[in-house]
Amino acid sequence: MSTSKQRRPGFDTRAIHLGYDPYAGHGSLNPPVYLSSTYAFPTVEDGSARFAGEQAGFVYSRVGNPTTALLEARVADLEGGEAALATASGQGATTSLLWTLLAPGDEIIADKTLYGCTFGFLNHGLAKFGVKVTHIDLTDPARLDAAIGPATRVVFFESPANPNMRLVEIAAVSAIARRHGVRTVVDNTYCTPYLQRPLELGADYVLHSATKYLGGHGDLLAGIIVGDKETLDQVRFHGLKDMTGAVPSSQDAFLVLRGLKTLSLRMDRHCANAKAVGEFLAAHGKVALVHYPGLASFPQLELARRQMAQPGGMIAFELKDGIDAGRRFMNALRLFTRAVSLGDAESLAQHPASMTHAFYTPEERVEHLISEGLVRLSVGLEDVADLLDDLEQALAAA
Ligand code: 4LM
Repeated sequence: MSTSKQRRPGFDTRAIHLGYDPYAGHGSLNPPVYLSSTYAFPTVEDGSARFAGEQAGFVYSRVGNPTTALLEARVADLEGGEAALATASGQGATTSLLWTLLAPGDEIIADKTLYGCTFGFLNHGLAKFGVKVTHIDLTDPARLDAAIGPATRVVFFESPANPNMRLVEIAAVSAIARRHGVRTVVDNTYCTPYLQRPLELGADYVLHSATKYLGGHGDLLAGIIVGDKETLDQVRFHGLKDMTGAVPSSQDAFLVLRGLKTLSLRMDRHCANAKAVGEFLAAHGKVALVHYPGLASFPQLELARRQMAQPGGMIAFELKDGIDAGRRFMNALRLFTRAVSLGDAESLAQHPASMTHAFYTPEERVEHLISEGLVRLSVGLEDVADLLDDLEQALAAA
């Protein structure tokens, strides 16, 4: 990738070109998909040297694949990190990283609200193996200072949090953690590096479910972790290779690379559509409250403006008549698809308490600020007038 002027190419140029020369090899415009589990060693000595990390070159696709390596290089660059490691899913990213960073006797401090399976992994996975899991409300960063103890190793959060859209101030939390020698992990799935770059704000690691906006088309599962090379090598050669085996296929890595080419265009449209949907819902008589970082009523609007380039494509809201009305609303939708996941071209609607966050007990949902009445929308790329028409008729039926 070269541009005529001596300045760093822009976000989109890097998302489309970084790390691949179409004039090399056969002149293929797109990078090849390397469908190989294993790699030939010219000699036994070369193979041994590659295993020992003394010679560059691929060994086995559980450790690295050229297509996946290109995806890692691009996302590392877009997030402003030194290195990246692609995984088979967002869950694979979370588990591979945390199994590597934590040992029995260590403590992880996590925000109150997390994606249901992340909550499950922490409290029913890590906790089972002797890691202490502490949840605190990180929307007030000052709480962290008092909560960090001698065993604390990692602070983990999402911002915005899935599903209730609470924001955590990345710079403030990361600075406190750093002062105590504790590492900060941010799940940046909801934002993508186009809207928010946690490493630039002081976080140590960023991870994504690439299944969502990075892939963008609901046709793959993948994840990715970004951070310093030394730690990510440990995650690659231990957390991923030996512990989780959560390795992405090269075909899925290719599809994420394809998704990245249109990431900014899609995010701009997701944000514009979501803003219109948020404003429509906030003005509707049957709606009790709307959680969207682009609304004047959003309690953390100032932080949203400071931390996120745009408010994103996710919305959570509650109807005045509660979840029974919410169910009638969701069942009446014609254009929004009733489905979990997010970040696809198609607009999606789901009920967190009985779907993505059903892993929490009802008592835990109260404790973790996940209301039973919440309806979650992933606002897609359709014509916004059609989305508003659909919401209007579904609210009428609610
Ligand atoms: C969902 N989410 O919310 P994989 N981090 C965040 C997520 O939202 C998810 C993952 C990690 C949903 C899936 C059904 C913030 C997933 C896990 O699904 O393992 O790629 O990502 O609807």
